[in-house]
Amino acid sequence: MTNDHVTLFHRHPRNPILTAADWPYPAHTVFNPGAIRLADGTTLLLCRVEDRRGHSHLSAARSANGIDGWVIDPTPTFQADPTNFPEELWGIEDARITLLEELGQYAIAYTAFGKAGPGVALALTKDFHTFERYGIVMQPDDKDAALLPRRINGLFALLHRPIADSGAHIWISYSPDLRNWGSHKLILNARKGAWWDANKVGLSPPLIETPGGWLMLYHGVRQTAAGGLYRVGVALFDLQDPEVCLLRGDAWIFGPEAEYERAGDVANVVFPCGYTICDDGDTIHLYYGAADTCIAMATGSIREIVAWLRAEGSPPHMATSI
Ligand code: BMA
Repeated sequence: MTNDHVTLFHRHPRNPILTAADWPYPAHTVFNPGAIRLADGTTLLLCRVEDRRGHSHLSAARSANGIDGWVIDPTPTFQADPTNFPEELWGIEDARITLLEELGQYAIAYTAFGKAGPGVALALTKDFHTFERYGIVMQPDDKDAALLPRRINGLFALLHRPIADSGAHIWISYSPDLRNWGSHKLILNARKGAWWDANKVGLSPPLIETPGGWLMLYHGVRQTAAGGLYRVGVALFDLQDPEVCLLRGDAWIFGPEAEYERAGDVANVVFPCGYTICDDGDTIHLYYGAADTCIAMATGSIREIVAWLRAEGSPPHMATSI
């Protein structure tokens, strides 16, 4: 008998590609980067940098090939501003970046961590040097948010993960102006019992637009006696109506295996917050935090992931129940 599960993401041999040792100023750990390919092809990672207070800020690292030769901002790129935004008292974390062509700006959805708990905040930027804060858009406890790149039925759409009594599930909400949000709807739930994603699910990077639907990579958490296991699964949503989940994979497709994912500040965590897509329109570079300690990259094929989902996934009513 062979243990022949399909490998959809291939770790880069030079992983981890960025660690705190690469940082131009004191940092404890660097992880969970948002990612985007700029107009000139440069890969920009907006990395979560945790200092020795335990507070995080975001810093940009740029590279021509997205693998090495990183140029890291010499000082923090985007820091908490607790005087004006008290919800950022304990730092800002886990950026997800979306290019909003309509506004000609990048939208950054990030976790603002303050006394009320983690909430979803939004900022817009043209250049990753100056930022316009929109403040908190989803009240605590809520995180793992990203915007869709274009309006759906005339409205901006935000995926996010509130925690409620019913559990930690993925929701979608809509807004005419990025400030006022409503029409909230649960779109992907944590499964129960023995499932790998039984205890929490949350969006990982922003959705990927494919001809067959919005491809979602999400993290699922299973609580064990040794702590949480963070793995990545996949689901597909209707292009016109992203509330409709078409398919959901039963098995996870990427989980902690390498030593740098198995050991660190928080063991057994792979946590992607961003990707870039290469010129072929298919090859994806998935950037992820490993064990809440360093940054790694894995390469996959969007077509292969969708094909796997079509072969192995189930319509959600069969696989899930709240
Ligand atoms: C989640 C987030 C991530 C973190 C992960 C594992 O809840 O806070 O930032 O990587 O836990 O600790």
